[in-house]
Amino acid sequence: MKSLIRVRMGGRDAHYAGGLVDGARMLELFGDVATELCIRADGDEGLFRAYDAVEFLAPVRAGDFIEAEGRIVGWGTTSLKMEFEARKVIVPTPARADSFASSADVLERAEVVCRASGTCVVPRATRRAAQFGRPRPCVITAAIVGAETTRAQNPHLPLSADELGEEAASCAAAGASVIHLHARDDEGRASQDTERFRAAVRAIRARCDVIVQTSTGGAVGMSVAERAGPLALTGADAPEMATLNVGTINFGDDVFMNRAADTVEMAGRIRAHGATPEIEIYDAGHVDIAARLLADGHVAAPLHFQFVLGVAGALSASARNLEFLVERVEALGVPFSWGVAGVGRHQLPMADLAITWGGNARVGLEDNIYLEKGVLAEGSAPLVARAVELCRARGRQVASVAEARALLAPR
Ligand code: KMH
Ligand code: ZN
Repeated sequence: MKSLIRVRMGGRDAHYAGGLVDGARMLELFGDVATELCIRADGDEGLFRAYDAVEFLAPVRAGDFIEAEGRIVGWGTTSLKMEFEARKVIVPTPARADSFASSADVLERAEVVCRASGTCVVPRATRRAAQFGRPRPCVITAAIVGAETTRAQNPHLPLSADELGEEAASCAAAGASVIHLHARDDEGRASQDTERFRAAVRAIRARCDVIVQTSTGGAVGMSVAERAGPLALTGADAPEMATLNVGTINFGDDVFMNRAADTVEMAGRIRAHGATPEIEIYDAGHVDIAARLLADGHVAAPLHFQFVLGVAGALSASARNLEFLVERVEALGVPFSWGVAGVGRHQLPMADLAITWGGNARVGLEDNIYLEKGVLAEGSAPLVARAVELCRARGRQVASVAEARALLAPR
């Protein structure tokens, strides 16, 4: 959740010699930003309790345009941790031969003039409904195997149905409520065979209660019919969710093909099956494709998006890209939820951003084999545990399986 205001410093703000503005004016702007954040989160203006850090980084003068931005970065029961940044975006042009008294320049790069962090409190007595604008519990998805990761890369990769069942149970115990599932054949190659999935789903459900989300992406080069293998599972073996890949991307040296007609067909198969689709977004234009699928009735709200960021050949994993995608899906104007799956070293930083910003997080060996730099993850469960720690640090509740079902896969 963020708030941004932009104001011009006027003559009345210039407190010191040379038209310099008192640094306290930046804190006044942060106060307004914080107030908006409290209102958005809890429906009340709240109170600023304390700053824990303030840095003044550049002078501000009368005539400067300052934008002040704040974000909630921690969700306490009554407290909200916030971070702020004030930036100079327009300055009066210095007197030059080519300038007039009223000339001003838009800075090519906004200059950060102040950073701060602090805590606001919305007292219990004035806090509106517990949920109000606060994020729902965070759904943690464990992508435990994928189609590409090998045992040579990480010896803890589960391959057989029993191994997948054990791994899913460990991830569920660690806090995952969704298992994103691929299957492998006896040689460890990606397989979308219905019976392989049946065995894996049974092995998982015999050990734990989780939402099973089967892949319909499979591996590059597979046909639509082949990729739809897990959708032939019915009754007690049926997956509650299935992925829906909507756009073609370069995928390392390969091409992950998702032709328009194939996507429409897969969306229809998922609908006919009764599973909830999770729309996989690897690139910015994929949101536009999803909008068209929605308009044409191939998918229906509430939509659930997974932003898979950092695939070699598609959109990179950065805070700006994630923010852009969230804003794009918000602009669709329908109820939605979103999660992020950062690839490789981006996995945990992206999970942290999603947790902070109210989204959901996907971790696991499908996308990332390391727990930290140079340290292989001993399965996906330690990565789930890390995501749970991040939730604790940010004050986000971790969704139970029942909560995740209500949020993502209502039947
Ligand atoms: N293995 C990738 C080519 C999905 O599961 O839906 C596609 C993939 C997406 O993993
Ligand atoms: Zn997958």
